[in-house]
Amino acid sequence: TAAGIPVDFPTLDLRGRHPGPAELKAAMPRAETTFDVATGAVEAIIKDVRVRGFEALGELAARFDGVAQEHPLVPAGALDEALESLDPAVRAGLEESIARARAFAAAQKPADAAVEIAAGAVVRHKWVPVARVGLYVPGGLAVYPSSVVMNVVPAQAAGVGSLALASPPQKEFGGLPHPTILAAARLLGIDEVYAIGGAQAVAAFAYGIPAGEAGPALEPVDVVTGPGNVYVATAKRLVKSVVGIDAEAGTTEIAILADDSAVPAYVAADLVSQAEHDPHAASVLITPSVALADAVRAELVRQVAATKHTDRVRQALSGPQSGVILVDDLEQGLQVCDAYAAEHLEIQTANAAELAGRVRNAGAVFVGDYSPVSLGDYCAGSNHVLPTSGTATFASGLNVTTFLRAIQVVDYSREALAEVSGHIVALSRAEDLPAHGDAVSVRFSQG
Ligand code: HSO
Ligand code: ZN
Repeated sequence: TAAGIPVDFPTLDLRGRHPGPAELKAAMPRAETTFDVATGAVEAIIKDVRVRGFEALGELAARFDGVAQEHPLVPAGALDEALESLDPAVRAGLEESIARARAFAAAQKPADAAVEIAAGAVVRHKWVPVARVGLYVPGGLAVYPSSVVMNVVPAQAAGVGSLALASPPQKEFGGLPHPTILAAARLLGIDEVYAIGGAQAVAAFAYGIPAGEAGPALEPVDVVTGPGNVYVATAKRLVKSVVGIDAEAGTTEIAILADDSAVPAYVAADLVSQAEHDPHAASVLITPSVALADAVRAELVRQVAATKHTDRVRQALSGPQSGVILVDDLEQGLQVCDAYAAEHLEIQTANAAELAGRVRNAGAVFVGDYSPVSLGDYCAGSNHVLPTSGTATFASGLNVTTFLRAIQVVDYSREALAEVSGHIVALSRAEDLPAHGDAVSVRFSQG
């Protein structure tokens, strides 16, 4: 049967070519970015939720989710029940995932800084968590309790005092979100969970809903995080002048830099693992070894036939966003890695740690044969919410600082101000803002 499943894993041959950084970036296999079609519909939903609150949410739940709903707050008893009926093996996995993510997040908290610029002139850099965060968790096909862990843990480690979660109401679960999501929330100590879907959840978080006949208020949040479809992404973009948002998560991608020392079965398995997410997912192998590329291709044919989501995986591997990039050597391989700026970059080479240390652009780097992306997806301690589509050139994965702001505190004595007063007056005159200088002079010209 294995031979019956062709996998068209295209090749980009860069050997003997020496493209500059811009040309290299343009040559990278990437899906065309889908242009936005949802804005009009999402604008209407946001406006409706702002104006009519819970009444609008009830109508949207009926229209999109097919459930009758008066107030979206999930009763505490339902969270307890979901945790009690959670498969013990899944519970144990989530607990380990939470413990490891917490250990890593705790270490990410940046230290405050206080600098005495001159005698009596102190400037501080003080990190302060946002007060309240709203997390959206998609429903439908992709029920990812692991993503609940990844979004909640860094917010809690940052010291965010108030956390709310929203996920679509599911008809088959009596109008509540998927029980695994409820159980994960309960495990993480979140008791404020709403059955609200997509764009309307983002709107409710951003603007809040006052208390009314239907029930208690939904207080507005400061930051909205969490993945979602094009409607959720559009809603986040539309509310981002009001609240902070995490980066827009695109389709997942894995790049693997490998040489002759790599095990073809491992490389292929990792390419298949992320292709399993979505027919548009990207799986890219970067190697100077034609022998390895051929061996991985043969493994792909075998593994794609045997895997559960064969069609999805074959589509992802055959798309223009996936394939092999042949390079002259590992040096050019590293240049390609930086040009591609993968969400996940695995290094399966003889000197993996050394090469990993030289990577400049990647959401996360996975070093050696025993650090597959699946480990990072669930149980490494690292976060799996990472920058996609080349945005790793400027963006970071979700971490504690996503939920912190730095306040700069200025504390000068009279003498310290006097020392720079002449400079302030001169600069304020140069900018034709003399009142700025006067605000300093006035402190020294009296009695
Ligand atoms: N690889 C996905 C995250 C995920 N994998 C969730 C399994 N569940 C994006 O990093
Ligand atoms: Zn994954």
